[in-house]
This record gives sequence, C-alpha cells and structure tokens, in this order.
Amino acid sequence: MRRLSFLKATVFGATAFGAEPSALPPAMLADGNAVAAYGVPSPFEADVVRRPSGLLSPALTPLGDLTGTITPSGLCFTRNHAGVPQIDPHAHRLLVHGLVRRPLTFTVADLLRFPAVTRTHFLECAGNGAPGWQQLGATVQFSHGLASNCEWTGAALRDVLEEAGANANATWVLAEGADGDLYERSIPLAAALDGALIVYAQNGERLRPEQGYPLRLLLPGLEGSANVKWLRRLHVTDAPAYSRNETASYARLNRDGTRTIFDLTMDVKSVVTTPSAGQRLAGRGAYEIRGLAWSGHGRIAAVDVTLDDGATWQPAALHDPVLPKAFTRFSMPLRFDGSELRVASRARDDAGRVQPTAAEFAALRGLDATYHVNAIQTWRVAADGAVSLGS
Ligand SMILES: Nc1nc2c(c(=O)[nH]1)N[C@H]1C(S)=C(S)[C@@H](COP(=O)(O)O)O[C@H]1N2
Ligand SMILES: [Mo]
Repeated sequence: MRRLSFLKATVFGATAFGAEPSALPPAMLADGNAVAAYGVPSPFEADVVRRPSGLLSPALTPLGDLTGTITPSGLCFTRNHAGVPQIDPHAHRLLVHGLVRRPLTFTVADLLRFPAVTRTHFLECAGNGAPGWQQLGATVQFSHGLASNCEWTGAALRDVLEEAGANANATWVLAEGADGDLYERSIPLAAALDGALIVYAQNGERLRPEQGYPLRLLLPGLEGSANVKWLRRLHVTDAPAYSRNETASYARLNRDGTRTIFDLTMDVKSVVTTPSAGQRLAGRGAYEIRGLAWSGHGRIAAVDVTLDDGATWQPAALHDPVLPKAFTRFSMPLRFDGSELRVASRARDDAGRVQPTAAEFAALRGLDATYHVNAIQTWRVAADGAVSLGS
C-alpha cells in the first residue's frame, strides 16, 4: 500500500485554510437549473472552442485545454472543402462497384447489421503543423490542433468489400464523398484492408455532421484527407484515379521540385500541451508536464522530455492505454524554480521511428514544408512563468 506523505509546505499552490471568507456560495441558496435534453459544457468553459470557425477554413482542436486522450466530439478539428452537408440518413446510400462480382448499394441500416468494430484512433490533417497556422495564433491549438482522437464504431471495410466480392486483381479503391466538393480519394487496397472501417459512430453516438454523418471512411494512421466523409461510393479498381485532391493538393512538394503522392501514413509525433504557448505557470513550485504522442505506424514506445532545449532528455511516463495509431498521454513532474526553461518532447514509436528536431526536419524537407510536418516543438517558459513559442 502506498503511504501518505506529509509535506512540510504545500507546493501545488493551495491557499491556507481560513485565509478566505467562508460564507455559503450562492449556488447553495437556491434550486439549480433544469437539465438540458442534450448537455453542453458549462458557460464558464466558453473559451474552449475550435478556432477559427469559418465555412471553409479548417477549425482546430484546443489541445491545450483538454485532458486524457479522447477529443470531445464537439471540439474535434474539422476540415471541409465545401462546408458541411446536411444528409438524411434514410435517403443516403453507399455504392460498392468496380472490380467486384456483385455491385451493391447499402443503406445505413444495412451497414449497422455487419459485426460492429469499435476502436480508438487519431485523425490528423496532412497540413497539421504547416508554418501558416502559427501566424494565426501562438498556441498549441494552432501549431498542432489539426488532430483529434476518438472512439470510432463501424463495419470493417474488409467485410463490406467481401460482401460485394472484390476481385483478386483489385489493388485500389476510390472513395467518394457526398459533399459539394465532389471529393474523391484513391486508397491502396492493402492500406484499406489494414483495420479500415466504414464508421457511423464516434465517441458512443452517431457521427457529428462535421465528421461525416451518416458514414465516413476511417483509415487508421493515414492522413486525414484520405478519410473520406459523407461516404457514398467505393469504386474498386486496379489503379489510382489521380484525382485533384491527391495530385494538386495533398501531394508533397520535395526540395528537388518533384512531388510525392500517395505517401499517406502520418509519422511519429508528440507535443507538450502543458505548459504550452499562451499559458502561464502561476509561480514557483510543483507542476506536471503533460502532452500527447501518436504515430500512424503503430504504438508509441517512448517519449522523452527536455527542459533545456535538447541538451538533456528524461523519459516521461506513458499513461495507459497505449493503443496503436491513437493519442497516448504522457507526463513528467516539474519543479519550477523561476529559471527559464525550453520544454519539448520527442516521441519514438514501436517501428523505431523518432521525431526529428526542427533543424533535422528543415534539412530533410525544407523550411516551408506544409504536409506531414512532425518536428519537435519547443516552448519557452520565462522566469515569470509565461509560456511562448520557440527556443
Ligand atoms: N467528403 C469529404 N471528405 C473529407 C474532406 C472533405 O472536404 N470532403 N476533408 C478531408 C480532410 S482534408 C481532412 S483533414 C479530414 C478531416 O476530418 P474531420 O473534419 O472529421 O476532422 O476529412 C477529410 N475528408
Ligand atoms: Mo486535411
């Protein structure tokens, strides 16, 4: 059994009892409010929102305000090329055709009859960490917030393709969304069969419209843009379609001027969420460094934390559950004594991949790389506890 330790002085910032008035708080003097039919957060949490929130601009997850690993559905980042369509699930159909023995159309109700698979996975836009975001706001929401992590439920894509009898020579599947962008993406069949789901639920309830209601493709570990929302068609083929959103966009520009296409797996990545830019340590004493790590290649194996801009590193604790292709929470105790800190985290996954430093990443991909940015992020903690970007 763990014994209680009796501290000589409080280090977590609590105030001595008796130092504040002890009148009954107002909430104890009257009945409370009625319960809403569908609950929403306290009005005192009104700052914890997606930013920005235009029709077409991506809206980012406030990672610095969240705990644990599951992103609340209403705070999941969202990226929509033509806004959020309103789709009647009773009228919606999913067509599976191409290199199959029997082309089929499925209703949402048909897909609900397949064995239900529930798994937790992150979703990350290929453009997360692109330099432009930090110009809109110097917080972890702008630097890393095009990522979320949900519990998803749906039918295995493999089961649905087998129902239609996909041919042995099929190697690609084109997925099409029912939004105004005529959004379509080619997915290598091998990747599509590796844990891919046609999901209808997110965090225990039906998908939110922003996340693809009533059906979306969920491809664990692959870049967000391949996870086609409002899924209406799967065309099984033996070649990619080279559609606009896999050639003109979401294709990686290399330093030699060539483009890499269909490099879909998101690399190993991590970020410290507290302390992070825009936050402030309230004074000297005890805190906890907290952050998130994830990899599209598998599980997180280790996260190291530095307080001195990479001169020395210490292993952080990984919190259960450490799931493949999912956010993993890490932490490390921090004693802040008023000396300046340069805080950063560096993740390693079970495939042995390690996050590069900003300099290593720039040497490899250039300073203006906009897709698949996974460099180590450093925060500066000033002597007064104020946290800002960069080292
Ligand atoms: N049909 C359709 N699917 C889509 C998109 C879209 O605009 N239309 N955006 C893609 C992009 S670029 C990303 S990053 C993810 C975002 O998923 P989310 O909005 O659920 O976070 O959806 C992808 N799927
Ligand atoms: Mo994206």
